[in-house]
Amino acid sequence: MSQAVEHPWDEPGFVYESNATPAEVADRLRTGGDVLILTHQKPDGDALGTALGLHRGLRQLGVASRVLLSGPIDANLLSMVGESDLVSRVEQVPETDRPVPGEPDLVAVVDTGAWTQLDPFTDWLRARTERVVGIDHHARGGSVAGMRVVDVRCASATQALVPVLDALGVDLCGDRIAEALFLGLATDTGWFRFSSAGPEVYRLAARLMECGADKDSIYARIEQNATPARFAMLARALGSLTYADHGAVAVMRLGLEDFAETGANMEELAGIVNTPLEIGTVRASVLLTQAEQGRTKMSFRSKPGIDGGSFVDVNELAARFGGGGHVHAAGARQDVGLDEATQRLLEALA
Ligand SMILES: [Mn+2]
Repeated sequence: MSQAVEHPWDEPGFVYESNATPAEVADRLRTGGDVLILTHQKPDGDALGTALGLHRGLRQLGVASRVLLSGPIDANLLSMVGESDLVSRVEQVPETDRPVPGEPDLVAVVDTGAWTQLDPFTDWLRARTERVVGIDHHARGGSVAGMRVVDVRCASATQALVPVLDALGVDLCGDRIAEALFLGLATDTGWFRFSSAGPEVYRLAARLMECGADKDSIYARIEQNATPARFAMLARALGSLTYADHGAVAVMRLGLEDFAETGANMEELAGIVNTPLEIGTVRASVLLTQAEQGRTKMSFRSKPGIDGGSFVDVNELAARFGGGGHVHAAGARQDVGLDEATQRLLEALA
């Protein structure tokens, strides 16, 4: 498949890369005054870990900061937020052009640089880009942060944050900073399994563990703390599994009755779409979810090509349904029911 599809956050002529050193970002943060820390909506372990790691590091230095999260977040992740952490949440997009209480002196945007991932703060941020610093490890992003460190060699944003914290002189062994950084490093590398987990990742993991990050405890809290409702949905999803494109694409479906009978919510389904990728012949997986009448969510995942071979570009597939994302992970929505959405998917795959 071609990779010519434009990402919705592409800005013509803009190059998303570092325009400052970690030391320069550190200097800005040190003298930042009141720092507001934002990350992408629906924060994952790396987003939360980076926000908490920066927040706790600044607190150690006596620099005021607070974290503001947007959209749903996994309850297990939220349990990583400590009582002394200043973390608040915006769950629904507010009907206001003032999504941020107060007026911070400096804004730090971590684990993303994409305008489209920063709702409901996008318009508010557009008026303040010169007062925004970015710390990220993604290859694509926009002009959100006037000053930014973007290190795509890093497996997690928490890894990209470490040189900034080191430049600040933060003691990673204090204030549960290592735990927050480990959370992002572990979850963004699939607990050190993904190809992004090279020697530097293991070196950093060792440093963080020596600083008190309790791997077993974090693993149990994040990965072994699912609800029975999630497993009921996993069973139903696997029970619905069919194959398209001669077995290369796995398709699973979850409908209104599945939600009603299990009591599960959307947040409890995270990662279920990945499960069929464990099948040798499957190259891409699609999960169709109808949680409300007349609206179906499509989640796409694909495997990297083996030995540099070809792979399914699910970003392109999602774009055919008005969605997007990355080549190996993307999503879309259709304002139709589950059966109609399935029909459209099978036609697109044919
Ligand atoms: Mn990340």
